[in-house]
Amino acid sequence: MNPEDKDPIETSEWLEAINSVIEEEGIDRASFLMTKLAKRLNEEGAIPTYNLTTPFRNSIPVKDEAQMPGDLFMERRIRSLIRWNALALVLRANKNDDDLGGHISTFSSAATLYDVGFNYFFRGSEGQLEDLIYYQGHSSPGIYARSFLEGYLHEEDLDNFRREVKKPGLSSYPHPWLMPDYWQFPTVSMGLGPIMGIYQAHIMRYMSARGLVPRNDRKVWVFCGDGEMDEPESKGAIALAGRESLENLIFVINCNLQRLDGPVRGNGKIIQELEGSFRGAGWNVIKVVWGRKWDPIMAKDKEGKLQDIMDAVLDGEMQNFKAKGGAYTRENFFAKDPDVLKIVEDLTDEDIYRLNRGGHDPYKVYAAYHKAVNSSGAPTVILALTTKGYGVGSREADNTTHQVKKLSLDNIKAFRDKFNIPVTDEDIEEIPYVRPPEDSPEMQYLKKTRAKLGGPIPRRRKESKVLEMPDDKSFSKLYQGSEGRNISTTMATVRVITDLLKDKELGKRIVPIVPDEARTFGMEALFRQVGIYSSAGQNYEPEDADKVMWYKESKEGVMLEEGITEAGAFSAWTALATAYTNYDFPMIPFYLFYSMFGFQRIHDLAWAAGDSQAKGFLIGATSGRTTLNGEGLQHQDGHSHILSSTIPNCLSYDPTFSYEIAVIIKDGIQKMYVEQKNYFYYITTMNENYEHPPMPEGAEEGIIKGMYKLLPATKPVIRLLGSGSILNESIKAKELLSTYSIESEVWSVTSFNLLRKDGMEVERINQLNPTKKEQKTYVEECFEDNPIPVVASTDYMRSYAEQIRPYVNSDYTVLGTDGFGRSDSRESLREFFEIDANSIVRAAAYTLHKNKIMDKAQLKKIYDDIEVDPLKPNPWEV
Ligand SMILES: Cc1ncc(C[n+]2csc(CCOP(=O)(O)OP(=O)(O)O)c2C)c(N)n1
Ligand SMILES: [Mg+2]
Repeated sequence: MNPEDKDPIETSEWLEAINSVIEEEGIDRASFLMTKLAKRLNEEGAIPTYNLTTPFRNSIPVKDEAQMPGDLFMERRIRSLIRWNALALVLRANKNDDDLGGHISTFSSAATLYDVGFNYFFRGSEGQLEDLIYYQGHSSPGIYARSFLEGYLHEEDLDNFRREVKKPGLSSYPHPWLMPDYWQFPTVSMGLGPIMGIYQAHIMRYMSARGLVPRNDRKVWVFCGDGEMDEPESKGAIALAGRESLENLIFVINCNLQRLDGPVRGNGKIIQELEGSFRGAGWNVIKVVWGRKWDPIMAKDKEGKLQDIMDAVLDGEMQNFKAKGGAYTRENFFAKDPDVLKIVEDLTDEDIYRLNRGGHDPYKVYAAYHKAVNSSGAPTVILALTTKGYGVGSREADNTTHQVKKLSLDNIKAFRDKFNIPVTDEDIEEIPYVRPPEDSPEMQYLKKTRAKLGGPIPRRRKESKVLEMPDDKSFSKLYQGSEGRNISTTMATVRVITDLLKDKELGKRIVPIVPDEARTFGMEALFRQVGIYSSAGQNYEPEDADKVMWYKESKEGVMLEEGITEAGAFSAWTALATAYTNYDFPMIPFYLFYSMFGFQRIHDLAWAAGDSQAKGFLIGATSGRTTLNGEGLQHQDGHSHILSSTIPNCLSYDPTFSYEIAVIIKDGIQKMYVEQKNYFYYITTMNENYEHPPMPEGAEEGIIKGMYKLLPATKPVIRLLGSGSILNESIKAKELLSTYSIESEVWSVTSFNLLRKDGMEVERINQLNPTKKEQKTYVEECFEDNPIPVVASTDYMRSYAEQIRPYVNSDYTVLGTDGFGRSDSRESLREFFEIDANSIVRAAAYTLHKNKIMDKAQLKKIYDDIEVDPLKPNPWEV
């Protein structure tokens, strides 16, 4: 008896009453009555009145299950071969001493979840846009094994699992960078698949709402682990999916109850916990707990006693039931209630062990997928109970099974026997791949199922449509400078974006994205001009309806105002930045964000965008440790260029003038969308207002390469390099120095990162070709006519400008903003970090003296004039 039930007779009367409503008037009426009752209870203060979770059982009653139409036995044979080949490829990769690793237990728990998808649901790319599938990273061996059986990968490929250096092999995990015609999405960093998948589904709706791609029943499938759901990114955006009614999104969570070290929720129930979270976020939740062998047993549980045990059983115990077998389960599960024990009295221990979990039963999985793809109005999550290491003998459900990559011969034989793999005892030590002949019924069946769904997957479109360059007017306006007005580079950038949005051909592809900072960046005019995308449109009158720049939400809105979620906004950017491959429709997204909350906040997503070969623009606005002045330590960025430089295909720039921005964006569009290079751009912009000069003649090439001479001198003795707003300090320093008759050149360095890349490249070519004519780095080319000392100053840590030291063949001094930022005026901050004009003069005088170009007397005079304090505290220590 349930100890909480004080009056079982009364309870059964209530249950009878609701049963008769269900039978006579249907489930909707019964639900209505329950809602009314819950409301009544709520008036009395009961919280919660209606559980977010349902009992621990399958969500779809047996009578409502859609029937799987195919040949169960044939599919099982094929699936067994996939399982075997997945196992073989990992074991073979680990037969030598290279210790390449790989995972067996993840896919073995997920095989049926994938197989049913491949056989009945996942759409291929022939003649249609394929489904977008985020595979669980560690299940890659199983996906390769299927491609092998389908004939798209060969034994040699499988034997090159995790070997990608010398010959094309199979990447450890899904990496589009390494297998660009195969994997669509990088997923192996836990949590990125779920958040990227949600925003992918959101962007799919955005694209169709704007009429760029047709709205149809294309799906986004996200496969992830139950342990992975602990990542903040995994659950962090589920409310968006619910709010936006993303019915095109299906999550399949492989609940094998284990993560790497042990149980996910030993003391709880992860499926129930996730059910509550997702239902609360507005998702359809389909639990696939028990396989069909349980159905007759459940049917005998008239009094709900078995259900009570199931509801109470802990995941830690559930793991034991699979690890320790049928007798153990009888004693420790069914025997919790003598009546329940009776229900299974006719079953042998082996029968009990074989009571299958829902995620291993193709019928149950089919019914769940069928319901998911046919439901509307909300995203669906399928919570499938599985066993980690399913079928791997004594390693099944053991706490260390995640890292199994070698198996004992006994376990390999157990696996072979369980899945009826035609490999003899003589051959088994070789762990041979098994692929039936092309004309075998298995191969024919496999080919037919995929042909019906539109061909093989995974597949990634490598080629992209070539775009035409936009009207040059969008850029050339900025070549004239600001004509006496003080403006910021952020304003200049917004101007380019606004102009590009109006371009006849390209305009529709331009997408401004912000995480709630449009007003900070002066972009509010875009609210009304192009509208903010909302799938609901605007069902209220905005507060500022009478203003010119009112807050306009619209179903066809162009701008993405994603709210305060850098991870979300970045994921939306990534989806658009890969639309060229995933939608066969190149988009040009501009994501504008506080530069401090860019890479530092979401670097792993940016790394994944690199892997995905994203194309688009990232604008790190309000950048610079001393340029964003009033916000203080957490806001003032002096290192985003260091962070961006770690991503191999990210090209970054720190421009000063509007014409530089115009040239960089124009070149970016040319390189990414016309020349089809797989780059993306990071450009920092500032909120400091100053006058912008017209573009010096012939500056374009240098702007793109990373530096050009801005202010020449007749007989320079020193070169001043500057970037971002600190270039203006170099210009001031030049004037100051000239008062001492010291002539200097000023160079605008748009990208120390690109100068370093060029340097590395040239250095390497020379080293590889010692007998050929030595090539010069771009920095050497620029400075070779006159090797005078150089002083570089930026609003970034010294290591940013340090990068070109090997290519500067003269004395090189670097100033920068090492240390924590703080709030004060720009002037004080620049003095504090020693990057103001006076500090540049100090560095210049010192290096000139050291190089015997300036005598001690002049050095002393300059130091006195600019009041150098030898005891000034070190900025990175205070
Ligand atoms: C961000 C991140 N942290 C840690 C890891 C290392 N890691 C790989 S798999 C794994 C456990 C995964 O457990 P689960 O999500 O339950 O997947 P399962 O293998 O059980 O299906 C961990 C911690 C990772 N890949 N990414
Ligand atoms: Mg798990």
